[in-house]
Amino acid sequence: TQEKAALKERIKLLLNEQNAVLVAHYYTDGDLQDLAEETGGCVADSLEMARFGTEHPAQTLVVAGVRFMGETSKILNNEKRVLMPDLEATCSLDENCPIDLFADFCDRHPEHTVVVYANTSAEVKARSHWVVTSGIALPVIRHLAEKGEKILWGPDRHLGRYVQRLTGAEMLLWPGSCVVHEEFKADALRQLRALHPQAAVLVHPESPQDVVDQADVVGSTTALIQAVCTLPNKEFIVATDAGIFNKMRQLAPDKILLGAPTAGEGASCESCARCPWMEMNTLQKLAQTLETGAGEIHVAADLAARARVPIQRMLDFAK
Ligand code: CIZ
Ligand code: SF4
Repeated sequence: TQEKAALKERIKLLLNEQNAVLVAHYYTDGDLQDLAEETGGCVADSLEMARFGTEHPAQTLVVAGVRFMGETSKILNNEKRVLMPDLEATCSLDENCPIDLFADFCDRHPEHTVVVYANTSAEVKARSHWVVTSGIALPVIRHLAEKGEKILWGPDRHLGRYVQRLTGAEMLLWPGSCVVHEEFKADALRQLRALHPQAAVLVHPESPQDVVDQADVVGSTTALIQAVCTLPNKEFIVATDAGIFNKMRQLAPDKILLGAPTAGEGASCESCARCPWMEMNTLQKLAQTLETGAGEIHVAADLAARARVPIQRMLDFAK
């Protein structure tokens, strides 16, 4: 619409005026993702978002995603201003892994190497030895297991169990889960597959095990996007946040994408799997943030310094 186009133009001017760059997650609204690309920013998973922020010269990073992504950007770029369209955009994994309880858990198992998913607070990161994203969890845990280390993993139990099964690592799991991926239903997925026998099934490892077990490809958002581009299949059943369809359609417009069922009898629903916190990022709020400077992320310098260590370990490992 005209209104939307005007809003986008206003945001472009503001980004330019303020020497700011927009970094958007694959799960955000398609308009935000497109705008990030049109303005020289990036659309990415959380690992690539972090890396992009450190490499881009802009003085202000505008992070369209959820709170932990803004915090990670700030931790890695303490001298830069980091803004978010909505500071209330959190994550069920982060929410359900409060630092006091998590620190207790770690204290009770001092002989374990603490590995946490990026979807955690700065405090939880600071208490850990490694931070990983879904794209790099497997090689990091394999590396640690080969050295004979025992692992305390948090907070996503599904991803933890998946990695444990593949590596045979000795792992203690924090009982967290993602509200979006937890909803995918194995029985309904089996029915949908029966209706679309040629479809490849793509699953994010935050999903329950009986859903992961039906996958042709299990991987991070980036890996699932690559699969749509490279596999010969015409049809795909996708078990992750539906925001990802924007990028998949852009790169592979001739493919047919079906959302994996979140409930009910074999129905595919394209907009059922949507993260309520990712959806809080809107063009309107983005414009406001740039105009008022509200939505700035602050992380105390000493906390940032401690949280940076395990994140940097991941970035160095990923090189
Ligand atoms: O579910 C999330 O929040 C994901 C997949 C984050 C990421 O690593 O990009
Ligand atoms: Fe957290 Fe799940 Fe939303 Fe990702 S999709 S931000 S893991 S609640």
